[in-house]
Amino acid sequence: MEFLVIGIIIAAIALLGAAALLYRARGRRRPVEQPPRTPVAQPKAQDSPSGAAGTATAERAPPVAEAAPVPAKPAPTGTDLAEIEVPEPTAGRLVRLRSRLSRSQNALGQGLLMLLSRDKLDDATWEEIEDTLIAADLGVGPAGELVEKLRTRTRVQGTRTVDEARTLLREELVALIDPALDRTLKVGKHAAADGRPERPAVAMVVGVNGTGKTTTTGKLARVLIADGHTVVLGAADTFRAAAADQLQTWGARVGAYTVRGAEGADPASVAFEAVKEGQAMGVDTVLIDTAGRLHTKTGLMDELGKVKRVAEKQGTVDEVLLVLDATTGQNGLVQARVFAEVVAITGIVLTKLDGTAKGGIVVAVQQELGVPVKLVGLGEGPDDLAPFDPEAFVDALLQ
Ligand SMILES: Nc1nc2c(ncn2[C@@H]2O[C@H](COP(=O)(O)OP(=O)(O)OP(=O)(O)O)[C@@H](O)[C@H]2O)c(=O)[nH]1
Ligand SMILES: [Mg+2]
Repeated sequence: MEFLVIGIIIAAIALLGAAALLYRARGRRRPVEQPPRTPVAQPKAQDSPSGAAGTATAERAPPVAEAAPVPAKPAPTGTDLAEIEVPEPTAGRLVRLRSRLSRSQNALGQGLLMLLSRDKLDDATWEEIEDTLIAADLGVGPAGELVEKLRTRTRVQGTRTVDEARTLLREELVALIDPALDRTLKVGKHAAADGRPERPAVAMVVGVNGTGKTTTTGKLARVLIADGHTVVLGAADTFRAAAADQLQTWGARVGAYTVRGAEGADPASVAFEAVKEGQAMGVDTVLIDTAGRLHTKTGLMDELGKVKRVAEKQGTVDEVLLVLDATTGQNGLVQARVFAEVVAITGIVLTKLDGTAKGGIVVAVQQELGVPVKLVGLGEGPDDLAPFDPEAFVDALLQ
């Protein structure tokens, strides 16, 4: 009898202990989960060469696993897929986010419209118009150019209603931003050619500290996945482990695998590995996030050149996206010039246009680099990155 009582007590203690252990294990924070390294291919709604085309729809089926070309790697489990988000379609994003933009830009549009619809456009008014444009970060050259065009056209046209002034200004601003520039992102997979197997497109994201590179890389992965692409991320910011964690968190949300190195590892080797992994996984695009660097630090700028060169040993780098914080205005132009000398920039991403930025910076930076603005950041939300559309942008300025 005594033995039985002791046995029951021991069993009860063991049960309590097991329950406590289980409770503690559940309470522990889970590390950022990596999606599997096997290709998790989102079905292609339409094979768009660019994030700008806006091809995917909300009805798109959730991502499914495809036959793996790399058999050694594990297949995704049901739980992995259940947690993957389906990002918002990119079509019409700039129109949807228009109110964010106009918050700080309205003053520019409204001010110009008021001035332009005055009965008498004398020299003083034209000067005021030019000053307004310069104050909106358009740059002295483009502001003068625009004023000349407007002067010529108003001379012919005579007096204008506000609506006529709006049409005139809209046409000239759109022309200045240049709708003919190719803003498509070169992110489509390269077909097999000249004895080389098919390989992913590679895009690098560069810029000074805190402009929004990692956020943009994460949001861009979502843009591409929304448009039916598959993506691998490369965390080539190895200064801080937190930078790789930040990128990996973005990737994990949409099922994009992140290649990362140890803290302090050579960023060029991480970029190289990311492209290699992207190719092995058969994805469409490899997006490489780089560390923020001051354009005045020669050593860091040289390092950036090396990252690109080494990544190119594995495949061509198709896009080098320079991320500029639009709120820094004309200072951004100086950065742009130096970055363009080190790595050929193929597109500009203007972030934080939802803040106090002035819209004219779009024109100024394009003129400075001769490179189009391809994407704009309009908030901190995951889908607050929009393909840039000159007409929707000007409409937002003038609404
Ligand atoms: N309002 C607003 N905030 C943004 C936008 N893009 C990025 N941010 C914020 O800017 C801050 C810096 O973003 P990161 O992506 O970490 O910048 P980074 O360039 O990677 O920074 P470093 O790696 O340290 O050089 C974060 O708080 C972002 O949420 C945007 O379009 N609008
Ligand atoms: Mg970063």
